[in-house]
Amino acid sequence: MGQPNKEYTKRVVIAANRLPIRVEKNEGQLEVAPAAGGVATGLSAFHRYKKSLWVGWPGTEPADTKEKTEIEELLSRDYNCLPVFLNAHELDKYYYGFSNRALWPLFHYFPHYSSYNALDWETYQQVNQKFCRKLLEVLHQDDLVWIHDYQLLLLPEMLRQEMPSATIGFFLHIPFPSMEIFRCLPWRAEILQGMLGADLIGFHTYDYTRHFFSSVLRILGKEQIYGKINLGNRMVKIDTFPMGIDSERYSGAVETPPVKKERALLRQELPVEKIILSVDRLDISKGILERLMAFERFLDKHPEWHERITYVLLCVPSRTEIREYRQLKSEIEELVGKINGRFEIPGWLPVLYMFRSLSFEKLVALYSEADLALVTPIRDGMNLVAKEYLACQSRAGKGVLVLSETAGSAAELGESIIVNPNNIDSITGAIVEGLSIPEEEKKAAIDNMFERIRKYNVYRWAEDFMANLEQAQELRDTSRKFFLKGESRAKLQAEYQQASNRLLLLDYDGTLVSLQKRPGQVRPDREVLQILSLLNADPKNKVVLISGRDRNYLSGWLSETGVDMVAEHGTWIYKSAQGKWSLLERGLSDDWKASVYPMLETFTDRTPGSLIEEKSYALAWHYRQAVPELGELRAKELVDMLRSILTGTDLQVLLGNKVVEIKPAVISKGKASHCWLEKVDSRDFILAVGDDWTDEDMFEVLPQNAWKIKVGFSSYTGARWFLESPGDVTGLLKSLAAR
Ligand code: ADQ
Repeated sequence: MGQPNKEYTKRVVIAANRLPIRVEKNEGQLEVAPAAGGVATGLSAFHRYKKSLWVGWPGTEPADTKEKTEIEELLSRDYNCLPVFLNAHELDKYYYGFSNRALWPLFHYFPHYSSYNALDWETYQQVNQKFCRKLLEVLHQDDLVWIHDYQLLLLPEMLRQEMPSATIGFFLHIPFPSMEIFRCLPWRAEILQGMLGADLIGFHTYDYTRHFFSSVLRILGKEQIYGKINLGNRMVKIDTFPMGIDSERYSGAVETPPVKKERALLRQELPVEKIILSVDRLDISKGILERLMAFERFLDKHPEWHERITYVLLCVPSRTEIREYRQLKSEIEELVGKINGRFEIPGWLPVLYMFRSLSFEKLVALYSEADLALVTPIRDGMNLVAKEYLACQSRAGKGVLVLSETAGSAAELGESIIVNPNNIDSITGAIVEGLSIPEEEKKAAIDNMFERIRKYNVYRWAEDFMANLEQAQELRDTSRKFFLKGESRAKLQAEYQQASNRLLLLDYDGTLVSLQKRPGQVRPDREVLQILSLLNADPKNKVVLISGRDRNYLSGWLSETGVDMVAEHGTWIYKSAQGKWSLLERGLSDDWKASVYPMLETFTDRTPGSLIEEKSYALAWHYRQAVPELGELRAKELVDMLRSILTGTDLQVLLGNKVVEIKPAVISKGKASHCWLEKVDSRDFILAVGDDWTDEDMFEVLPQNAWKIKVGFSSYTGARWFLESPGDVTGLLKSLAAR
């Protein structure tokens, strides 16, 4: 048994579709057997060691309440498991239906096999809710919840809604496909939102992580910054954790008496020089037919290997209720029959096909005896078989691994023979190459790969994930302290009430109203206007709207409230008492616009969805509606170009939130704020609210005692407090206006 590396103090609660064991009824007796598949076999080592609680489906439906209680007691007492029972309808729609007919094929790049059915989707949501309710029965505040895989994609957000402070990790065991594939899913936004309920989301490879980011960006419009997605009220960390195996359990078993015995039996059954092996769940994604074709081609082209080699094709039964799987099984059996029919002679079986689950000892005997492993899935999240084979070969020392470039494990196992699983000739070629590699070379390759497998074993993997989850939770807890709620909010309200002189500096877009694709579309709703008017009507208040917008917009929509205003980031100021706009700086020029405007036009032509906004002394290039990646790329190009051209002038180029802005350098919201700050002192109440980089200039010039609030969480701000959304800002202002 491999040695785990760390003691955890917190309880881990695992939620996965299946429990690591399957309950079966045999002549009225309850029996327990290990569940098949990578998630169950891989995670159960961690579960046993950690004594975590595992919540999942036990593989059976109890006949009555008595049997239900019996199963619950057995699982809790002997296995630390809590069953979620699923009836036949749920199993059919949620598991075979949405999980395995829609998600599995789509995520493995077989969109033509995916079928989308509204009832399946509905049941998928209901079963995720069922898991959520089951978790809520047992969860404590301090638990670390670890949700697994594609059957439970909605569970993180469902749990977050019910238990906002829960610490939730999610790991996807299958590939996350490219955005072009993922977006075929009718319920893609719901799925992403479901996953983002977690504090930490893990994938096997960086490619899956990258694909996830691009789907979140394109479908939800949320960007990642340094591997985190900012949801405004919290961050979700996304990272890569290549799953390992309990390597010592495999390598340590090779020379044990039961395995030696199995090896001897195997040798008696297969008296050939070389054994080729493959081990898979029988699944459409595993490339089993292609591999058989490659072996047939090998026998065709290399008669010298006849009678000297056997291919052991081991398939574990899986999802036999699905038509495509049953069909695949008969195709495999037909092809095995054809190959054996063509080449078999007395005393030699070219393909030994086994359709069953094997004991651990038998499996290790096969792994250690096989001269070449063909691990050629068309797509595979990780593929643990490749690692199990190498662990056994670390002792046997004679094997060669042929591995698909589209298996997640290919990212770590570069010393194997990497093939394109759709190219039959490439697999045939790899068999030939593998059989001719000199012993020392084989050994060196295995040793290198095993060293990595040994180091990053399943315990390290789980420990790494858990450590990151705890960090994510700490970050969330720390940031939560700075959200203006409860005590801090009450303190602000009390200070407001006590003050006889108050200054309120309020940004507009993204602060009082939500950001829109086209700036012209943003209109304050009635409530915002009313709140501003009410606040302004209080003689103790001076309310200033401090915006990057032009004068006309602000006058048109907001002058009726009677507030003071700042336009174009401080170029223009409007004091309601005087009733007119005036320039803050004398001598500003707009001559430069004639030469900069055509450059912006070129960028607009090359970036569909972008547009230019002309202000009296500034130009802004907005790209909120452009394809996000293209927009970012062009914006950086534009900023680079403008900065080099405008060096030495008194203009400033700013890259903001989906906008590049060129404005006089002397102008800023900070400078404009001084016009009102002059009239307050340290006893007065000052509140400033903003959401982006231009507001940082304002935060910077405010005195210590000011309430500086940013909308949306960020680590890089001069603000001291956060609010989640414009809705929260208006909520706060409304509460002040009512005092
Ligand atoms: P699977 O698709 O199930 O897992 P894999 O990672 O290869 O694929 O795991 C299969 C497991 O089943 C291995 O532990 C293997 O030993 C065992 N197994 C297979 N055939 C067997 C047999 N006949 N008898 C006994 N045991 C057998 C999913 C993803 C993978 C990902 C894992 C873990 O599809 O890509 O690697 O989860 O994240």
